[in-house]
Amino acid sequence: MPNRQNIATSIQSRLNTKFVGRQLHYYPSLTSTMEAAKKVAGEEVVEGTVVIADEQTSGRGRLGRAWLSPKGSLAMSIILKPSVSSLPQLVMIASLAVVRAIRKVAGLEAQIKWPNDVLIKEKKVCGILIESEVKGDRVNFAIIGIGVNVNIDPSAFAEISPLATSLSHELGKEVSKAELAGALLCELERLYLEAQAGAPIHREWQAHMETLGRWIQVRAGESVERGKAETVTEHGNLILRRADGSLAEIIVGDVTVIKD
Ligand code: BTX
Repeated sequence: MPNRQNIATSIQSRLNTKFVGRQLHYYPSLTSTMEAAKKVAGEEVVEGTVVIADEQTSGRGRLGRAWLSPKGSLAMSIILKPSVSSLPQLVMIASLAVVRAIRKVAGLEAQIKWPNDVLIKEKKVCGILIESEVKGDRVNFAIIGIGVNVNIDPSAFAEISPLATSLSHELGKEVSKAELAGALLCELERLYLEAQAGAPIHREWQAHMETLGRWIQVRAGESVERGKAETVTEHGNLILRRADGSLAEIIVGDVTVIKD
């Protein structure tokens, strides 16, 4: 069984952050770090509090989907208190922080699939889920959930093996979870503060977006749009050019590539 104190200490010793990760709740196993974070966030909580688990027994994806988080993967939730206007930036901040941390710790180049997947060689290495509680024009809290396949063998999990990869699978050796978590939290705080100061972080996000330039289909519930992904807006929305030349601005949806 992992030693709670040592892992939390090991992550925190790598932090040069002002507030992100200063309060860190580490668990060997949880149903979902989102649930645990939500409980904490409902009380008086310091911004930047992090909940990390070594495995999740009921990890959540978007729209009621499941997220597989066996031991060896990194599952964490970060509690923030942004303004309502900066809520849309959280997905950009989180995915860019993951790309930067993977580059720094594993030396691998990852790409972003709009809006919230991080891929290596077209396979999903990380998923991001953002949940918030908003009352009027006040955000009570926002929780960024990040799941990274660090040291798992994707072929051992039939339900994800065709679509997923992991850092250890790509590198051929294990990666320190504490080092990755530490780097991720540092990058996340840096980007969060930069975005609040008005930095155009969507530009770096766009530069890593593998979706752009491809013919795609975006499905959101019953609605389906098809077209060529042209660019993203500063709020993270996707601009699609339909076959008839008209433009569509997409706020949410699942992307499937039709052709490159
Ligand atoms: P998503 O809905 O975009 O992706 C979920 C889909 O991804 C699943 O339906 C499945 O096909 C695939 N999938 C499931 N597990 C994995 C995996 N380990 N690797 C690759 N593909 C997978 C993405 O949702 C958002 C995931 C957020 C996960 C974090 S972990 C910490 C926090 N706690 C929690 O319960 N969720 C978040």
